[in-house]
Amino acid sequence: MALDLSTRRIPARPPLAGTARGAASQDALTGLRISHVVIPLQRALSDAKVLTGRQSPLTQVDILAVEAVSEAGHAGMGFSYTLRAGGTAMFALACEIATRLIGQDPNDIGRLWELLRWQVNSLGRGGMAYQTIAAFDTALWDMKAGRARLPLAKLLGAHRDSLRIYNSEGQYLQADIDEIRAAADRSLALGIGGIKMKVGQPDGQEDLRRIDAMRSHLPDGIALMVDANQQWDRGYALQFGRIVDAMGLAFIEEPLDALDFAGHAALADALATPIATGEMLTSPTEAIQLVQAGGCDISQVDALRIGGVTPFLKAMTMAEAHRVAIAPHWAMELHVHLAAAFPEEPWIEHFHWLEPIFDERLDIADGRVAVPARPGLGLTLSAQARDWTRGNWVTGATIAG
Ligand code: SMN
Ligand code: MG
Repeated sequence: MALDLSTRRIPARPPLAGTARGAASQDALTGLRISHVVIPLQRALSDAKVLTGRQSPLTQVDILAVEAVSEAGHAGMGFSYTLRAGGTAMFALACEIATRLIGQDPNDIGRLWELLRWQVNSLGRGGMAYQTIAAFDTALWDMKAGRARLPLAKLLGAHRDSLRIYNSEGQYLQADIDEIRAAADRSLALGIGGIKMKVGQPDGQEDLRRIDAMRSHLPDGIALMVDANQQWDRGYALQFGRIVDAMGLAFIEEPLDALDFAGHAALADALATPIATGEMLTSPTEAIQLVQAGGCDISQVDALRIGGVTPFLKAMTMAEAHRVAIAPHWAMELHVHLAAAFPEEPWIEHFHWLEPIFDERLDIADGRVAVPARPGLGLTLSAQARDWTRGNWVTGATIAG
């Protein structure tokens, strides 16, 4: 039977977040440069995923950098990354979607994040799609904070001007006990206040020997954490956790598969040592599900993996609501700003890997890293970053530098 459309009426739906410019729109994006930068690591690194035969040693980090300029003369620089695979694909994807941002008000970051996510909808709501969006999103936040002449932490509303920092870089599994102790000494000499060791190798007794050797080497008051990079099963993790539970470790990281929220929750209940996980999550939805499941005491969600600052702020709110602490994974140059805006005292993870691609350095002393006083992220791509650039692509106005 045909519908009688004179009696059957349905109202028009309210407009979706539009692109129309009103009086409040004061600026427009005029140009974007996308770059694929490959940072070589000084030595190949092995975590437990390599010792269990699942991955090859890590030799490089692929960076996706986005530089943006606006009609009113503002500039922003953001970045994202991938390890082992996907750098070229992220660059290609970024070039495909960038032009949609030209003419948009860079201040409307929430709306632009949605605009970008609909461009990549067919790729799914997470994964590489969101890691690519993260580079645009961080550039927009850098521009917004730069426009306000505030460090990003201050724009967000910081709870502190410095944060606890620990080092992860020197304690990978290819290094023997003498090497990891020497690396820890170098970190402590820099003013770093904690050391995270890789564990999860097939010989668990060797993991215990290394932890014991490190704990007896470190001064009291220096935190020690361990990271199994998802290589245990539930039973083994519980056994291991029970053995080290009285050592006062600051946390046990990624004991289980990254998506085993229930398993992590059971460990968090059973052990006195805090359970940290979340670095491998690639969407705000997963980040929220993790804390809703009680799957960690400390969320290590990485802003660059879940889509940038915009979703990270939502994940932080959910962590706070579930009384979960945060220790964001990697990218200390960005996370120092974001974690400063979290109420409970976070940990920042120290790596030197990104240092060569920026002109600036973070100030570290007495176990803490200072929130940079420079506006925005406070980062400039270095001449070295330009040298390591494998490809770049511009849409709209040319960008100087
Ligand atoms: C890690 C893995 C990959 C890149 C950097 C760091 C590691 C960590 O799991 O948590 O430090
Ligand atoms: Mg880790």
